[in-house]
Amino acid sequence: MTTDFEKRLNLLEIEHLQLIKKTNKIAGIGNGVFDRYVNPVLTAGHTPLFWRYDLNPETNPHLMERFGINAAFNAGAIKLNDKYLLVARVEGADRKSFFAVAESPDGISNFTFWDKPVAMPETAEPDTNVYDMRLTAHEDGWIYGLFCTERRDPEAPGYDQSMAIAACGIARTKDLVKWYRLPDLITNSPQQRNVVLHPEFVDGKYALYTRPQDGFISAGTGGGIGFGLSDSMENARVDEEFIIDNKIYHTVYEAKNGQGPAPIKTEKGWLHLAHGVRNTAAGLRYVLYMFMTDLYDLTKVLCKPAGYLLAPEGEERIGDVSNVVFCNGWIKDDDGRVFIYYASSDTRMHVATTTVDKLLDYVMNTPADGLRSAASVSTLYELIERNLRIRAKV
Ligand code: M1P
Repeated sequence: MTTDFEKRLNLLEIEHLQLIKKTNKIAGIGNGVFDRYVNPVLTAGHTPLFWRYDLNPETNPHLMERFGINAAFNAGAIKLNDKYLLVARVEGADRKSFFAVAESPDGISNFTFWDKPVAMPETAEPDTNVYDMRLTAHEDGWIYGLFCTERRDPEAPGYDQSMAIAACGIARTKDLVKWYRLPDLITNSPQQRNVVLHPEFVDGKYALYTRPQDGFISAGTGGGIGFGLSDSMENARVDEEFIIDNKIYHTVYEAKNGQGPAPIKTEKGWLHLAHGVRNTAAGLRYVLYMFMTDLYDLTKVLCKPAGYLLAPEGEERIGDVSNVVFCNGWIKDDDGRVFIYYASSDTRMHVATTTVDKLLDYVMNTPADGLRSAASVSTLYELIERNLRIRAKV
């Protein structure tokens, strides 16, 4: 006779398998720049049942969850041995995040978590929380994972249990299984988040994109996407941060911004994907935007389309931190396809696909922000008039 435990386990396994086996397909006609997909690629429900349940009927007769998983989001991405891999920020019901690798054969469907999450070594100063890893396959031969390590602010008074210090944690690996932890990045900024390693040496040094900030949430007098050099990654230290893309009044990145994944090299320049944040009556709104820097002078922005590339839509708008899209992982395939892995509302992961050619067209031919309403109208007039002339000829 089948026990209740077995029946319940069977139902859970069917549900989990259905989720993992679901194939994904393009959603709608899109905007020509990228395609969205119908289903998220990774959710809390994708985590293996054996992470969440004690599967022994003796010790868990009701087959209840023993380790709740709240979300799977903000994933770094890399293609390794023909597999599309995401290093997701998995957040437990206890609010602690950890890293876990999920792989897919085609980059858009069937993402499956590896059996065990990453056992990230700690430094002498243990991390309270780790999240948002950016992966860089560096020309030195290592794959680096730069992430945010958060600890309680030692200056915080006893009554304040939310004051924190964010810093850049660094680890490296060859296979995403065994990780070697290195000392945290040292900069002159009191807090750091969204630090990303450039894939190539610059003048024989490691180049890093930073995000100097005064406060834990607000960038304060800091902010902007910074750029700096470090002699080594074993003791990474950036003494001077040069802001290459700043916050600007009345734009989608007026409150703060941050580099997304490591930039993609193209024949025209380095393609950057970043997040921009503005404040609204409903709270912070996070969108993704792009710019391109010079191939030889990495601090020189060559072009930057106005506004956002991708903003939260539909169910993406709702989650633990609503109205947020965030990207710290993308993959450029050998055939020029680009997989943009973005999280929505600090809850789940999605993919958007495009190509290097389309992204170059987008960054080079989308008008820049004129920073005034009248400038926007004038840009629009130019387009309308050109189109009306074409229409008149037809
Ligand atoms: O909640 C939205 C995001 O907020 C922070 O990002 P940033 O400092 O760049 O604005 C991070 O905590 C990030 O993980 C989170 O998705």
